Amino acid sequence: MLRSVVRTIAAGSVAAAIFACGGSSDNSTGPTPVFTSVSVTPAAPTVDVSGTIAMSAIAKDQNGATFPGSTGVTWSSSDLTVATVNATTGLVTGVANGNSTITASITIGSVTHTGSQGLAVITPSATGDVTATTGLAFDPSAVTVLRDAGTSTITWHFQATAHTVTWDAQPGAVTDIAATAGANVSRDFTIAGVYHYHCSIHPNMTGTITVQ
Ligand SMILES: [Cu+2]
Repeated sequence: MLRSVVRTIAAGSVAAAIFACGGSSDNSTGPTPVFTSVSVTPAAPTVDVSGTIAMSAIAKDQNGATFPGSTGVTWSSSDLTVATVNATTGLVTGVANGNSTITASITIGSVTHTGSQGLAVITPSATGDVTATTGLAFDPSAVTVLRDAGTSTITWHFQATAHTVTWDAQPGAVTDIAATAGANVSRDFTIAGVYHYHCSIHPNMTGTITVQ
């Protein structure tokens, strides 16, 4: 008898809670979405000196879904000597080599949240280096080079574990590097574009070369 009374009270509390959430009679929709965070993309962006990259920001609720009602984003850069950003469009311009935090602020009603990404500004050189490590990685996994007199050169430094450089997609005709350990091997790039490769021995080892 006592148990039955408790159940009745509990059911009443649930009904009251649903009503408080906006009076919806549909109890399958869960809690009312609340503006919780700001998501900024792309992640870990890089931009060349004098180059630009478009950033975007979206208001999110507590479940990671887009929260409606944003009327605009206010952008800022933590180091204006490294990168500037258009305060309303999110277009970032590289100023000098270094790192800056790009922050987006969104206000909906009386609530403001911010999100950010760490931006790297680089000056590509004509040559680049990649270490193929004993830890089974190409480090760095992404390299950007700027052709000088039509050519860029990347040198892979193979540590003690054998790896290959096997092209997946490339705009040029650069030949693969067969399994190599304890040596350095270079390849020239004469055609601009993004070159994707992996190690055929360790397929999780991947890298990209961007040739400008
Ligand atoms: Cu490998």
